[in-house]
Amino acid sequence: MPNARRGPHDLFAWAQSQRGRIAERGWIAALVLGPLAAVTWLVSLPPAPVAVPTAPPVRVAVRVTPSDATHLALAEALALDVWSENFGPGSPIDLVVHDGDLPRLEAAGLQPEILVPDIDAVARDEAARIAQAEIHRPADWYGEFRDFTAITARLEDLAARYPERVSMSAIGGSIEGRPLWALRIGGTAPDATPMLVNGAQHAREWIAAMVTTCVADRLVREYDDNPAIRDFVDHTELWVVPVVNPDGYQYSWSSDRYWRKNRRGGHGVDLNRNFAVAFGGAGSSSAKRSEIYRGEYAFSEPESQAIRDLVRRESIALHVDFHSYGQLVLYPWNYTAAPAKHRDRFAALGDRIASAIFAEHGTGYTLKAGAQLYAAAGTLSDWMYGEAGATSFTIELRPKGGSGFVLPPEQIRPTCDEGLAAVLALGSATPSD
Ligand code: 0X9
Ligand code: ZN
Repeated sequence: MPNARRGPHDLFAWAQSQRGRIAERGWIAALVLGPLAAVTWLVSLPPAPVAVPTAPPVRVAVRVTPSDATHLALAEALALDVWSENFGPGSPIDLVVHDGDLPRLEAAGLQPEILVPDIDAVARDEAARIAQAEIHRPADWYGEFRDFTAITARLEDLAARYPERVSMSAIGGSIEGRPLWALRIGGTAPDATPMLVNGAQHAREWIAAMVTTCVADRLVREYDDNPAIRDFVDHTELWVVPVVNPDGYQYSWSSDRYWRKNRRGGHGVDLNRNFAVAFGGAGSSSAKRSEIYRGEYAFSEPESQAIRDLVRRESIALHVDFHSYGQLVLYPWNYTAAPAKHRDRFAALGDRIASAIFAEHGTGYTLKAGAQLYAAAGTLSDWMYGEAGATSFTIELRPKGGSGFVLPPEQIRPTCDEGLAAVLALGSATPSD
């Protein structure tokens, strides 16, 4: 156990002993000197010890493998947040807990493996590194993570430089009035397939915003030199929405690195529970403070409405929703363990996607139906498939576990290679595949 963990407990013990000594003094004075003296004592008493320094508890990310429902219930009760895709007895889950609760997990036999000893320290280190990068600008734009303003500028620059290949428009606006930017790329062939690629429904999944921006960037810039890209761009009418949740994204930069939802009412709505297929079902919550709060009704949020309207208007047929983390290629259904009607096609295409990803850097992405991991009702991907009739995948990018949502910036480029490979592989699918 790291030494740093002892700090808060020592301080707490010290504060308790101080309170005890003050109380003792009061009783002796009252008994020995009588009521008058006691009143005098009370008046002369120094102010209550309000300024006792107590450090906040440390938040730790751990991986545990609950073997039964009792273990799972304990893990759930102690979890401040659930980070991982898995959630069920027998499979490993990543949780955030207070350091003071680690002994309870240990005593119950859950053997917590520490993934991140102090998630807030990691976020502070990341912020300090990014502040440095602002000063000594890295030569490569993808050498560091970028906020919504910087991503917007990058998209504008791309659209201005290559007007024959890409156009930029807002497909809607967020609750706080930020534009939901979309790039429309290529699609010159009359039979071009309409495809949507989006990222950052979840604010803290920064790599998804970087990868979607990077995929758009590379498709446009490498068009002349790369035949596979040229073929894809000519035969696909591609819509890229890098940041579906700009308010949450910006909030994760300014205030809370681990913020997930949009900013509705300060509590937020999980956009990936706000879509109309199986809205309200398992793996979504009606509690506003829950990380999987689904909202008042399907499409209650302007961000999910904007995606819905784009998909309908453009008759989107192919779709990738980028998230992090876990290195997974997921296909519908997400809300039910029942197999999708097109399960075999999804599995075959998903296999091609995972192979194309692996061919880039030898990184393994696991293929599954979403609900094989846990049920999630009201997802974008289920709506794309169930209502819009699209072939839709959710891809959980790097890492596999470890650092969670805070990824070293050196991993942006290779993760972009993997995202691009996935998009090209899906684009090469024919209706008979
Ligand atoms: O829970 C989600 O919305 C997605 N995972 S994330 O960790 N990025 O939040 C995945 C949804 C689909 N997956 C499952 N049905 N398990
Ligand atoms: Zn996500």
